[in-house]
Amino acid sequence: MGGANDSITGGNTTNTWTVTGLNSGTTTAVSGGFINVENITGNLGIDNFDLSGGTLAGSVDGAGGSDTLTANNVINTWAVTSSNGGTVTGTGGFSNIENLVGNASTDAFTINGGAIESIDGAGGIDILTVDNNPTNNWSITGVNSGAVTDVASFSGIENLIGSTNTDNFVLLGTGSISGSIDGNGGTNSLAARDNAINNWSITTTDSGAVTDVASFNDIQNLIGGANTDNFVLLGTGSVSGSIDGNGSTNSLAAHDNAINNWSITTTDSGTVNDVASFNDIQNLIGGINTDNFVLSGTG
Ligand SMILES: [Ca+2]
Ligand SMILES: [Ca+2]
Ligand SMILES: [Ca+2]
Ligand SMILES: [Ca+2]
Repeated sequence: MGGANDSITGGNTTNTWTVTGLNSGTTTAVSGGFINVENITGNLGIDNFDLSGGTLAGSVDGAGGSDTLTANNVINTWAVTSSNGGTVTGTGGFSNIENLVGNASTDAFTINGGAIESIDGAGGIDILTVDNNPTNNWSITGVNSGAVTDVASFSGIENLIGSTNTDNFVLLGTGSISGSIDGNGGTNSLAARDNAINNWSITTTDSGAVTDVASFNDIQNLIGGANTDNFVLLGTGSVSGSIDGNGSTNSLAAHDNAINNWSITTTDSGTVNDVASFNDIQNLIGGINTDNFVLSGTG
């Protein structure tokens, strides 16, 4: 072997491939390992491809079965551009790989025209951007983990970035995000957990924090859980869409640094400075400055 574009294809068993040098490494498919092989291809069984200090000039193809590619312990850039296919730092590309696993450094995954079964950021501070759909529905069901349109499951992802279109983020079960949720353009929503008292701090335009989410930004519509939600406007906080208390007994505290003009137009609903609309808010809390409350309609 040694031409410019050599390949190995594994047998129809569970194969482990470890890439330890440039186009070289070891595999259960070939005793003695391989050198000067640019392309490695699995077969119908499970193939586990592990970049362990090495790189491939060509591609990794999992072929059939449920296959896994683990990247090097460096800052990795991943792009999923087809069904279970795409590119990652250290290879010329991958195909038929259902499971992507990062390493202890930052892994930045972008879904752009493709879809994937699972993504694991592993250690470090990792990022998942999903940008190719009219609407992305994100379910955050565990610590830094969940699912989103085109990604059947993700884990170990501290930062979620939506598309320039609509992104709907929903916290379920024990869902939490230790980094940030970024709506990234379009009209986006964030729904907090039903099984917690949620304390929302809105600190800049469409941005802030809530129980179980360290920070969010570019979220126009804030949706409470079934339990108590307390919304507080701080600093330059504002909401360009709506605040929905969504059940139970909820509160909204207006700015301390402004004269607040409240308009209550239907039951527990209306508007106030820096909030385009609110509903299902039972307790309205003025700031330390003047607050003017006006009831109209069925308010
Ligand atoms: Ca395979
Ligand atoms: Ca990582
Ligand atoms: Ca968006
Ligand atoms: Ca609520």
